[in-house]
Amino acid sequence: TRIITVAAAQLGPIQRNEGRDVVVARMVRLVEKAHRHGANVVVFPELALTTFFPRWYVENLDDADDWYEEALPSPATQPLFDAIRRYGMTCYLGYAELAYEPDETGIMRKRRFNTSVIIAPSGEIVLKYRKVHLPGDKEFSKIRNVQHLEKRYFEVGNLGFPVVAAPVGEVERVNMGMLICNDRRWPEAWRELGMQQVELVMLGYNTPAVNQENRGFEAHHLRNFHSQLSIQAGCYQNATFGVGVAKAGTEDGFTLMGHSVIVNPQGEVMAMATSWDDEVIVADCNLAMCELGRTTIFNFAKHRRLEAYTRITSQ
Ligand code: CDT
Repeated sequence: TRIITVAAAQLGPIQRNEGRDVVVARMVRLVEKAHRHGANVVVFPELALTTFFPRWYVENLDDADDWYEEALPSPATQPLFDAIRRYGMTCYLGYAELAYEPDETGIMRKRRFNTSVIIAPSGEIVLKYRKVHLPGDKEFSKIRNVQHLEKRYFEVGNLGFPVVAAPVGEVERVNMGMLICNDRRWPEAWRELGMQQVELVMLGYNTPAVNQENRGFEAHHLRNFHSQLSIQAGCYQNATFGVGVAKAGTEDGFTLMGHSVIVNPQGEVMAMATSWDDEVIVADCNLAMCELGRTTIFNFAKHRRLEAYTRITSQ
């Protein structure tokens, strides 16, 4: 059998002045809880180690280095890596990455990405992804009550949409890929993973509970509907399991939505969080279920029509 037990470890709010030690201790408790539920995989949110800091404007990015990780593990995050190893789990972790690497012109510089990694049960990082679809603005917006400055804090991810085949629990090879928050709304991102026979897409999010720009057309309850609609469609159209995990609740007065979900390749919600706080949900995922879509209605080799899709990559 190819059954793995997957846990979504939703995090409640992290306040601006809360340190990594508090957050990491909460995450370790969630790993322990996931283990008690028999989980082989634990998925954390986007930017799981800090408050959702892109809501705060800073003039000089060098003043914001505290929000980023230069190395993983670090002394502060080591307890999380220890817990993962102790329980033999595979883990998705979202964080802000500070890297020293050459830019497109070959010049070494300090670079910042909205990043996620897959950590193997050994504690080794087996895959890294850097967020491609960065929402919001680069400059302070006078028309917004709440800033969303991801374009200021991060560069567009430069690693494409990689997939890794790695052991999970008793299953020898599971094709795993990652998305980060806003990516889940883009079918092209899911298809990039689907093209690599992905079986488990892990994604974390920080989604404000209210759209600042709704212009009267987006009722509040549609925020969660759109999130789940995107994840369910992505899973169904690419014959994969998906785990969408929120950082939720009210951070320094600004509320993020919760309702993390685990979705199967039929697009059905298998488990859903009901709080906007720390919460673990679990589902047994039979990876054999990915075969049906992949060999019939979404048999890409047989049915895709590349010649008709030219606008997608040329505009
Ligand atoms: N973190 C993130 O990508 N959040 C976005 C909100 C966009 S509102 C400017 C999301 O798509 O959920």
